[in-house]
Amino acid sequence: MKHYSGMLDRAEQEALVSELRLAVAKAPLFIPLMPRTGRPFSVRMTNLGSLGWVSDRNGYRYQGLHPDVGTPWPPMPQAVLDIWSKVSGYKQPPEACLVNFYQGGAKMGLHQDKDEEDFSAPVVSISLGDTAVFRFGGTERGGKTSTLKLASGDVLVMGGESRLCFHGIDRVNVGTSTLLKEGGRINLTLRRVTKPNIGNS
Ligand code: MD3
Ligand code: FE
Repeated sequence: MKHYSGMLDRAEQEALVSELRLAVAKAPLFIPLMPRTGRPFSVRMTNLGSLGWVSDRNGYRYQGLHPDVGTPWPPMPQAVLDIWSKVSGYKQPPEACLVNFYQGGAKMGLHQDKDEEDFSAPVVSISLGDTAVFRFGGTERGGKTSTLKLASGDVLVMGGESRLCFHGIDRVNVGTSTLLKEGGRINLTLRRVTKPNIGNS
């Protein structure tokens, strides 16, 4: 795991938020539901790129179309692709950029990211807006955990051993950033999804 504190300056953060506002106008935030129970997540989501992560009563999966509007996900901003190139150490570009929007007490329980076919690629996360308390542990549920604050402009790279660690967001500290006029936090999570094509790199 690598934490790049303050990788994006204020102007870069503002430019990225402007691009995200345009994308969300085309691919609206949706409220994912837990598989089986149908319980709603407290985080709202959308996606950018060729594949997007969705969750509903039928399960978790990646798909090419927005679940509500039925159109392809908007493209990833170039700034996002540039961050992946700088920090991922992976030759191919990300296929999915999950946009998580935290507002009004939203949090995310401890989980592993296991819905991808390719675990050799890292997951890259970009934080914007209010500071979050990120919790992470080992690869077994119930082990020891630690916390790390993720502030606006921070980039986190989860590769190697850390790729399959349990992690979540305990809380978002309201009023810790002026980036988003209405407050809250945006997290962008960049991922490779499909099987690596061995020998083609
Ligand atoms: C550690 N998102 O979308 S980002 C998720 O802030 C997710 O919205 C959180 O967990 C958020 O799945 C945490 C940091 C992060 C992202 C992916 C990881 C940490 C990770 C994948 C593996 C291990
Ligand atoms: Fe996750």
